[in-house]
Amino acid sequence: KNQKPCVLWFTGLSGSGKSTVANAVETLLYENGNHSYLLDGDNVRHGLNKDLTFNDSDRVENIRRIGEVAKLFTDSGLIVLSAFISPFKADRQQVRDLFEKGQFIEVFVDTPLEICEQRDPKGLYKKARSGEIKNFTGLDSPYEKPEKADIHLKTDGKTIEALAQEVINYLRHGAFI
Ligand code: GGZ
Repeated sequence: KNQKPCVLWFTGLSGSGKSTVANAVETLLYENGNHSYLLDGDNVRHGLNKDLTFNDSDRVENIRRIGEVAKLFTDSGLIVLSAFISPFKADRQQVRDLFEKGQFIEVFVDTPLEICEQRDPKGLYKKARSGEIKNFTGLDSPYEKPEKADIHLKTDGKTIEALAQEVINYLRHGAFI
């Protein structure tokens, strides 16, 4: 199956839906016969990067390593999906610079902080508000929004399926799949 390797770099707050949408995109890619790999907290923060915390310099190193892994996987021909907060613009730019023009696709999962906090699927916002967790993104640690994401997903009121389809449409128009 012909495909043009690329990286779909999902960025957004905790609870914004990055992993959920990335998983849905991966399913659609699989059904289309494409070969992909999803990097997320489950397979990276608990393995390769388990020595890293959530302070600023460790987040920088987290993203740097994930960028390098994404580069290796695209070199092997895969469509890579990466789902990390990646809060700093400069780090996302540094990863973009590893790739050929157009090959790094920044996907902004734009869910307002208030909604992420309402959802609070793991109770982390609650813990951060009570001071049990420090340096929580969006509260006492910054999130630098992308200004010109390649794909801007305004998630409010949309289904996971529709959001995943927006990503698939982008890949089709760019002849990646
Ligand atoms: C933000 C944190 C924190 C702090 C633990 N700040 O919703 P989740 O649980 O599943 O996703 C969050 C995940 C963020 O890890 P990343 O590797 O994506 O972050 S970064 O790109 O900034 O390096 C959240 C959980 O880890 N988590 N502590 N302090 N999110």
